[in-house]
Amino acid sequence: MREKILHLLKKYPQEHVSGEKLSEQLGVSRTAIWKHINALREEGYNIESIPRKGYILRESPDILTAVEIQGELHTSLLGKKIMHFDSIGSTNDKAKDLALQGAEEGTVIIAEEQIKGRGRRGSQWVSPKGKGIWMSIILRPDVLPKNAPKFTLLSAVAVAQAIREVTALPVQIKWPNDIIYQNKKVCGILTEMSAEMDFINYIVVGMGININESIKDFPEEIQGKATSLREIKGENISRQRLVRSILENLEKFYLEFVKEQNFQKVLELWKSMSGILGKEVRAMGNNDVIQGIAVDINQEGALIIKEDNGKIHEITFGEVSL
Ligand code: BT5
Repeated sequence: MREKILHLLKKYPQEHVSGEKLSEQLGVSRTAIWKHINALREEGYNIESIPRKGYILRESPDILTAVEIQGELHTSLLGKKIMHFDSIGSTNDKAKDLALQGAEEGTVIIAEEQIKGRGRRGSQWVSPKGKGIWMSIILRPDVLPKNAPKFTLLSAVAVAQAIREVTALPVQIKWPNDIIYQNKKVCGILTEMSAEMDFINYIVVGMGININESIKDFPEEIQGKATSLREIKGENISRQRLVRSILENLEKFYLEFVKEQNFQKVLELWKSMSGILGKEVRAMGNNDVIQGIAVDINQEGALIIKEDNGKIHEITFGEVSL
C-alpha cells in the first residue's frame, strides 16, 4: 500500500493529491491513508499535508526500495524484481534461498543493514545501516560452470565503471574481487554458485560497497584498510544512483557475454582499471605464497604472475596484496 501511495504522489509532483482521491483510487479509508503517510514520513519521506488540499511529496530519502530504484532504472533483466530489507542476515544467503525456490534471473536483494554479512571463506563483512550498498543479484547464465570466475571479473568491472560514472573517482580493481582507492578497499564482491557438472543452476553475485560511512563506522581492525566513497570525495553520494548504474552496467556486460560470447570488452576494461597489473604482488593461496610481477589476466580470469626467476604462475584463487 505504501508503494502504491508513493507511486501516486510521484505521479503528481507539482500538485497536492487529496486524501479522498488516494482513498478512492486505492480502495482504503482516509484514516488508513493517513497512517501509511505517517509511516512513510518515519522512513524519511518529506510529505507535506495541507488541510482541504491534500498531500504532496517534497523529498524522498536515499533508501534502496524498489519504488525508488525502479523509477529511473534502464534495464530489461536486472532489477525487474527488487526485494528490499531494512535489516537482514546476509543478502547472499537470502538470494541463495530464493534462487533455490526458483526466483527469476535478475532478482535483486538489497538491505539497509546486514547482521551477518559475509566475505570469502567465512570472513565477516561489516555492513552498517543505511550507509552502504549491500546487494545480491541472482543470475542463471546458460554457460558451462568453468566460466564462473568470469562473473566475478564482470561484476568488478561493472561496479568500478559505475563508481567512476557516478563519482568521477578513478577507483581501481584488485584481483579478483576488490575495488580499491589508493590501496584501500571500497568494495568487495562475493560470487557464489550452485552447479551440476555441465550446467549452472544459479549464480549469486553479492556486492558490498562503502558509500557514506565515516571511518569511525568501521571497526578498528579494518579502519586502516577500508574506506568509503564519502571519505574520499568529501561529500555524500546517492546510493540510489549508484545502484541503478551498477545494474545497468552489469546487465550490459552480462548480456554481451552470455548472449554474444563477447568477454573481450570486460577483459580490456578490467585491465585498464586494474590497480595491480605491472606491479609487484604477493599472492597467498592455500599453503603457498607467490611473489612477483602481476603481468596479465587470461581469458579465464586467472591472474598471471611472473617471478624474478622468470617462472610464470596462473593464479585462480587466493588473496593478492601489493
Ligand atoms: C569480500 O570478501 O570482499 C566480499 C564481500 C562481499 C560482501 C557482500 S555485501 C552483500 C553480500 N552479502 C553478503 O553477506 N556478502 C556480500 P573478502 O575478500 O574475503 O574480504 C573480507 C575482508 O574485508 C574482511 O576479512 C575484512 O578484513 C575486510 N572488510 C570487512 N568489512 C569491510 C568493509 N565494509 N569494507 C572494507 N573491508 C571490509
